[in-house]
Amino acid sequence: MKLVLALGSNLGDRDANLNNAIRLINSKIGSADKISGFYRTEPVGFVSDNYFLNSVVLVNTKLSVYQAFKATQKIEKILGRTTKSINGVHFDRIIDIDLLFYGNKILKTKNLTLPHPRLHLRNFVLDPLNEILPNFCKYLRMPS
Ligand code: PH2
Ligand code: MG
Ligand code: MG
Repeated sequence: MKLVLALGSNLGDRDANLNNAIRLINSKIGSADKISGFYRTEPVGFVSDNYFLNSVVLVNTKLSVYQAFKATQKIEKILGRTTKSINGVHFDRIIDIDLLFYGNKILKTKNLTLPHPRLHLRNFVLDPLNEILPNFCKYLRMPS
């Protein structure tokens, strides 16, 4: 199944954090077939002095959606993430891995909503998504 993940880091060696996440995604979830560039972005929705690097990755996975979700949470932990966003309140983080799409699946549970409910509001997601999947992204945003 095609799984699209959004990666973000705004603490420590951000470039290394994203590369380590991609390495673990390759070994635990499936082959990362497309990887966007790393985009330097300002924090959105919370105040912090620490800029982000953001990326979007297309993964070919044999895992179920829930296995894939658990694997992303585990990778965050391996890389040293301590804080989680609570009710839309965000904190600086070594790594954040969010599921944007799992094929065409539509899902709403306590911990996971697909497609990601805020992806259309976030240029730090839309820009890298547009880089690797331009046709797919086209209708999510206004033409410039
Ligand atoms: N993630 C958030 C909230 N704000 N801002 C940027 N620039 N990049 C992110 O990855 C990000 C954010 C919630 O996870
Ligand atoms: Mg997030
Ligand atoms: Mg997250």
